[in-house]
Amino acid sequence: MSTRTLIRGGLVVTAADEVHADVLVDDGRIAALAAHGTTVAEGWTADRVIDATGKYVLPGGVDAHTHMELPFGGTFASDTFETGTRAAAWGGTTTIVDFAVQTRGRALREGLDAWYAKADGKCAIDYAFHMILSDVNESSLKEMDLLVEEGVTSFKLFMAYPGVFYSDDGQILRAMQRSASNGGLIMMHAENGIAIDVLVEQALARGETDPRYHGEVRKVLLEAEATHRAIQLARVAGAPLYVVHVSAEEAVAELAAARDKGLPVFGETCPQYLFLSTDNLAEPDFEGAKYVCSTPLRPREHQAALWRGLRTDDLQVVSTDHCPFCFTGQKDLGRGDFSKIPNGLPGVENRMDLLHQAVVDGHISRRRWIDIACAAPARMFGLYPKKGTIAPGADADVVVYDPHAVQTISADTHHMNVDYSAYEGRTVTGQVETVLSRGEVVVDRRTWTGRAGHGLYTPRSTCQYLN
Ligand code: DUC
Ligand code: ZN
Ligand code: ZN
Repeated sequence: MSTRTLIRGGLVVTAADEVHADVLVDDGRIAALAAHGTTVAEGWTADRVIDATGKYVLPGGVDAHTHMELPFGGTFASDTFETGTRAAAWGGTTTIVDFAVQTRGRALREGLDAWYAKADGKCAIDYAFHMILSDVNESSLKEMDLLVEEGVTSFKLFMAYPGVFYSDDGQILRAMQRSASNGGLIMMHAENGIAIDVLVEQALARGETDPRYHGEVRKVLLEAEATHRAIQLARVAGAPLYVVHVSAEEAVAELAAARDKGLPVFGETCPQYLFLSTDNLAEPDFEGAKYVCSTPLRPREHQAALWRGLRTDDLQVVSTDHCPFCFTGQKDLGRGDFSKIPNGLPGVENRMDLLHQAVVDGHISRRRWIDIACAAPARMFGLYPKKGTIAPGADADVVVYDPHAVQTISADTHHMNVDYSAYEGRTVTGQVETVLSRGEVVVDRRTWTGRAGHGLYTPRSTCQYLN
């Protein structure tokens, strides 16, 4: 028997509209919206009523870039699909798109099946996959077509990490040509990894081993150069391009120039680049290791360009690149050699709140918040309007958000399986109160009511900005 839930009295905010409306949820989907006070006249009945008076009613967040259990640098990202998706839900995110990984010399199929198995029956919220291509060859190129058919419609390539994930320009061009014909979207890690590895070696030889040197060798110019090169390769291939974790002003300028030419080029940034900086990487006593990720944190002057890019739509999406490693036992693999610090930051639980703080601070509007965190990632990766909005027929992934609650972010209270918070002690205004995933309440007035296995694998269509 289906459960009907009425979410009453709130301000419904989507990327397109803000309306004072009651929301009726039936059988896991949004059934209807009606002006406050009209639902009785409309004859709406419900098994459960959620009072959202004075609150926002938002589509659940879509985090299009997470790495649960990613093997990296001799260890594994510390959140499993179970802990990571639970933490996501606590933070108002109801869909993640994680990255399945192809092992070098092995088939895409094998990697994808391994990720299906890791996530199966574990997730608290819905999930989908991108595929990391670590070995572009005739056989993996053919497999790309099958994956697109199957609902894995985006492929991450790396211009960084030689010997691990790296693809050369010829491999990148071939993968882009393939995506131009099969409808897939290439996601690019744009950093010149060959040049970076030279600078890493030289820095270590000079005795520069602290975490802050991670930021110094991974130069802005090497992000900008790779971004430019990726755009030109995509133009040659006639393929669309999505650049992940953009951190440098000069890289945003490359994206803006491409978009001004009308090219199908898209960009993502992450909360860590908007709220943190090289000041964090320079924290003493190896604390800077907590902030080692790639692309790296930049001097704080870059933040203004990222916010501007989000306002002008030169950047479309904010994802987390959630890839947590504990400070004790994982990050400290790189004591005495910054290049051995596992790369990645936790953040899947913090994204919606940090971006709401950006609304409070005047960087973005309320509707833009929902666009970059919910609607645009859903459209970019073929999940809209099932995900990313509140409209009749959409999945009832809904967040009741208290815009006035004040909270202090801390590892003591977060739900991610990691022993530190990148935002420790930061006070933000706004907090998730209640979360529904396909109509099921998973967070009820800040009490956990979800369960591992509720979340379903969600195949995706192709990028919806292209047709
Ligand atoms: N960057 C990170 O910080 N972690 C995982 C992979 C990546 O590209
Ligand atoms: Zn990357
Ligand atoms: Zn990543």
